[in-house]
Amino acid sequence: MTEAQWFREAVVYQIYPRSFQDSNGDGIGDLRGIIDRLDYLKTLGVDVLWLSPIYTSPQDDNGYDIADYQDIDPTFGTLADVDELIAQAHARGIRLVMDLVVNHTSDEHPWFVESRSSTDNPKRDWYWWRAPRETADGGTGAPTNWESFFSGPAWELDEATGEYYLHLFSRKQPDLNWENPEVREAVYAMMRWWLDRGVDGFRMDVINMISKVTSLPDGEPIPGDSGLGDGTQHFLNGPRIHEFLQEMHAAVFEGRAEKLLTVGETPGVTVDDAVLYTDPARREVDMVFQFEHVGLDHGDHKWDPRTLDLRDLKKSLGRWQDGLAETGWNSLYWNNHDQPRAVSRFGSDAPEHRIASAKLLGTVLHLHRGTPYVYQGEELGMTNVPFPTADDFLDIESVNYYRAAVASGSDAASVLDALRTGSRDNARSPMQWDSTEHSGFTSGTPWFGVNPNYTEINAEAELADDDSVFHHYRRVIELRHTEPAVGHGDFRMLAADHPELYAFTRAHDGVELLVVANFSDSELALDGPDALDDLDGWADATLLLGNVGDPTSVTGPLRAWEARVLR
Ligand code: ISL
Ligand code: CA
Repeated sequence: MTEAQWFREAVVYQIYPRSFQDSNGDGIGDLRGIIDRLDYLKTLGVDVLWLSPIYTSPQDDNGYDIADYQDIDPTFGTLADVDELIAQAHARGIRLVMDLVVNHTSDEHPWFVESRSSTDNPKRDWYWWRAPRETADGGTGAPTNWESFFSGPAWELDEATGEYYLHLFSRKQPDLNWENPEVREAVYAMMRWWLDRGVDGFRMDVINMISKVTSLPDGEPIPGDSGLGDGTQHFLNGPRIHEFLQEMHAAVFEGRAEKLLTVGETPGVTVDDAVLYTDPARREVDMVFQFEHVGLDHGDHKWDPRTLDLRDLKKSLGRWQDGLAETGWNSLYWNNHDQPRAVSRFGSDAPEHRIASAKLLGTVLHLHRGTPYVYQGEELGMTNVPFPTADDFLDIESVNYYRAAVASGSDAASVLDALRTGSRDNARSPMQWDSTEHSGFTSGTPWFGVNPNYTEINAEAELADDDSVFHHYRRVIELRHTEPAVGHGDFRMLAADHPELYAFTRAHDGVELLVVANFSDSELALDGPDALDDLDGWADATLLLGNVGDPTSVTGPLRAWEARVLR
């Protein structure tokens, strides 16, 4: 294995710092808290930590609105704390990757403060400013009909200068104008500064939105009477995106790329796009986060939940496996700080199935070809949060959507149900460390309520129990380090038409692994209808990993939510 491919045998752990560990009793997680938990992460065995943003920020979108890229928000600590975190992580052989949010800044970033100060300010062109446009009724309105991801129009009128600025996310997140070379240079300089400080790469927030069609055409009208349109075709994977990423690579990563990890967050990306982004020869990024599999349980939009069909999941993930088999590389994830909890969504959080299904999900994901990401608490089988009322949601996306949907006449109870299923807040409740008050997350009042199930689901209990979800994740991570076929093997999906069985092989250097998993509450025969037809060769295979105790036969029926890895 060349050094350039080290991440094929690596597992990344995502930390949402605000909810990970508070060290000073103010109820908000911080850098010293992370430092205090490094040994826990070392025990789990992960290779890389990715931190969600910790920079100076008014926290309108929990830090994804950055006011200073080169300083730390006092909520989280200081630059000295980051230096110590880097050193302490490296001392344990763990790399540290930072979140890079450069599609937009905070409206409180000095660049934007200058930019909005007058139409002829030198930084005016660093953002997307446009004059109002005449409307059909003779008035004026926003320059395009684009809807923001956080509800309402993507344009905000600045009264002082009479022009609108673009914000694809909240109005406190104005979009940077990447057409301007000064913007790009400023971003690259900042990135080099972080690498020189010792960080090991970047997770690049919505990086495939930085190139827009500069004529800014309207998008397809969205059904309803909002008058808004879907502008995504004009800014997702835009005209200059590959040029910008290649330029960034040359300006920032050249000469040190092989030691780093770069992952682009790319909503709406296709397999063909992903090949272009991740082909090593093109020098863009190592891998991307795609969103297809986390949209399969959505109807018309994310707040329109529908039941997931396992066949759709297999078809989708299988297509990504095939599409990036020769060129490029996959990232693998079930959840993150923007998604509901994996076990509640893809497994079962019913008390009798939670542990088995959480382990099954870890097994299935980590045995795919690609680099797996574990989101904090996933390794404990943490579940969605039982939100009592609409007032219990804090996330700007959820809060704005609730307000807009109810205002436009939707039934409040159904909107609340949709939030319970799909809200990002499900992932943002504090880490469950132990069974003491506030789960050991803070000695003060937590900024966001701890899930009441913490007395049962917590790290202290799981560390002490060799059969826990934690120890299963530890084993699955170890398997990637010890079994070359996990990192490097070819992937082949089996039993694609089976509605409950997820089965595939991995083959490498004469070794073959078979992974079988039962996504259901009842027993399932491996040789039943639509299942596996040539099991014979596997009857005396070695069971590398199981999740519900030893089976009587490695090819015997799978119990509810049972998963096996055979060699
Ligand atoms: O969360 C989403 C769906 O619920 C996505 O639309 C999400 O907003 C999108 O994936 C972009 O996410 C990233 O950028 C946002 C930030 O709010 C998210 O937390 C971040 O992961 C804006 O910076
Ligand atoms: Ca704190």
